Parts: sequence; structure tokens; C-alpha cells
Amino acid sequence: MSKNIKKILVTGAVGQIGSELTASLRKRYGPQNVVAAGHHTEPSEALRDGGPFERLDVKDKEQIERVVDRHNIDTIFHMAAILSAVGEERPQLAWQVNMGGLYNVLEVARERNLVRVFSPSSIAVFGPDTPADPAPQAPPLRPTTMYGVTKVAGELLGDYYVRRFGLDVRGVRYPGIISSETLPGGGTTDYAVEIFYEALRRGHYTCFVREDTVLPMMYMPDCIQATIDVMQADRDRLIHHCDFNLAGMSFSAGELAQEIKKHIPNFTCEYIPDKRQDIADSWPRRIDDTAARNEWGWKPLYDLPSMTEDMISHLSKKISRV
Ligand code: AKB
Repeated sequence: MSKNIKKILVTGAVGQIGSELTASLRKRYGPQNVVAAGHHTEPSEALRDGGPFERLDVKDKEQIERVVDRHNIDTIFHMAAILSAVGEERPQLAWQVNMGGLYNVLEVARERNLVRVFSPSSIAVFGPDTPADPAPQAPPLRPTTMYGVTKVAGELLGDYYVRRFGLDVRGVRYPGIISSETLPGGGTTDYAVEIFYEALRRGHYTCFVREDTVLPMMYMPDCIQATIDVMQADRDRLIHHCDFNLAGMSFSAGELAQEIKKHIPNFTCEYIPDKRQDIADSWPRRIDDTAARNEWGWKPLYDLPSMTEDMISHLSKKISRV
């Protein structure tokens, strides 16, 4: 049986996933029971005024201790991370934030016997020698990016805390996440979000990966559902803990542009690959998520057409308000 979650801290709450996850957790657990924490980036008004907000550098364990103790936190969704593209620009910082931050969170959770920790992983754990279509649950993990290295090490560290200390740590390997609320920052899959903004604002997008680049992607409502579902799953049913493969949809950059064109007929897209192409080429095209389906009933709702329609509807309203 899993213990009940009552008081939550979300690190990285100002980020793409953190901001929508915080809003969703506040609806579910009550605004006062979900503390959002961000570091440099200014929070939106909704995030800052929608419940408690704290400034927090996850590299500093004492800051985490203070926030956890001040708010009586029992569960941490640890979303703060440096993503793949920025991680290649600043590999030392990526190691400090991703590994140092996770180690601090796990230690604070172990010392205080917290109920649960969510530690997100990514398709970046896979490398060029992983079978790409689909990537199995447990192939050899040999990523070629610093972000991927920290995600493999993070999965192993989380699983170690489960085995060695009995701490309930859980995580999924997120694909590229597409959303209309907060822009992603510093990832390789960011083109799949930028393309919508540029299509609506300018009718043209210069894409930084080749037209035939296929990557696993997921729409934000599915991402939030998966994050909450894995954290609510019955612990006794879990064979895996920190490394669940998670699939939504897979498409090429060209197929995404074609789908957008159905809604914006004059939209044009050109492809000028940059350094991020190498990262994209090292990741799989599709994901086998049988373990997540079997162990906690994972099932995505959105495919390419339904995601595109919803994105365009939300973003058109957002852009016309500005
Ligand atoms: C990135 O592109 O770095 C992230 C990820 C797939 O983890 N979106």
C-alpha cells in the first residue's frame, strides 16, 4: 500500500512542466498544500498568487531543508533540471544542478522519512546504440549527452534509495513535451513547441532539425496525467521505480508541419539543422512503454491530430490576448 500525499513541494515550478503540474496539483490537493519553488526565472502571477511560492536553489541542501521544514512537506516533485541543449553548452552546470540537486532532494527526503519523491527521467537516457524503433524498457543505456548521463545516473540513484533506504522514489522517462502555457527552455525537442508559436505569429518557421527527424513526443495533459498516476500507483504493484518508459506519439518534424498546415494553409517551414540535430539523432524514434501500462495502467489520450487541434485553439486565444 502507498502512503497518502498531503503536503507537496514542486521544485522547478516555473518551468514548462513544473508550472502546469503545480496548477494541477493545487486543484487536486488544495492551493495551500502545494508549495511552488523556483530559482532565477520570475514566476507568473498565477503561480505566485495561486498558493505558497519559495525561491530555492536545489544545489544548496540547506535551502531545501528550510523549505521542507517550514511547510511540513511530505512529498517532493523534483522538476528542476538543466535540459539537453543547454547541458551541452554548460555540462559542468548540468552535472551540478541535475546530480547535485537530486542528491540533495533524496538526502532531505531520506533524513525526514518523506512519503514520496518524483524524479523525472527522459528519453535522453538512450544513446545511438539503443534500438530506436521502439526503444525497449531495459536496453544498455549509453547516452552521448551530459543531460543523458545525469538522467541515467539519476535513475540509478533513485533506485538505490528505494532499495537501500526504502524511500519511495518514482520516475518516468519523459518524451518531448508539447504545451501552450509555459515555453520549454534549453531542450532538443523545443522545436515541436516553437513551431506552433511561429506558425500563428508569422506563418513561417525555421526548424533546427531535419524534416525526417522522428522523436517521441507527448501533449501536456497526458504528461500531467502520467506524472500524477505514477505517484498514485499502488507501491506493491511496482516492479520498476525511477525508469518507466513513457510513450505518447511519434512523428517527424515534417509530419508536424503538415498537420499544422491543415489548420493554417499558408504556413511554410524550412529546415536548417544545427548542433541539436546530433542530439536528436542519438535518441530513439519510438518507445515501448509496456511496463508503465502493466504496472500502473498508463494510457495516453492525445495523438498528432488531436494535439495539434488543441494546441492551435489554445495558442490562438493566448496570442490574440497579447
Ligand atoms: C530535451 O529535449 O532535452 C527534453 C527531454 C526530451 O528530456 N525535452
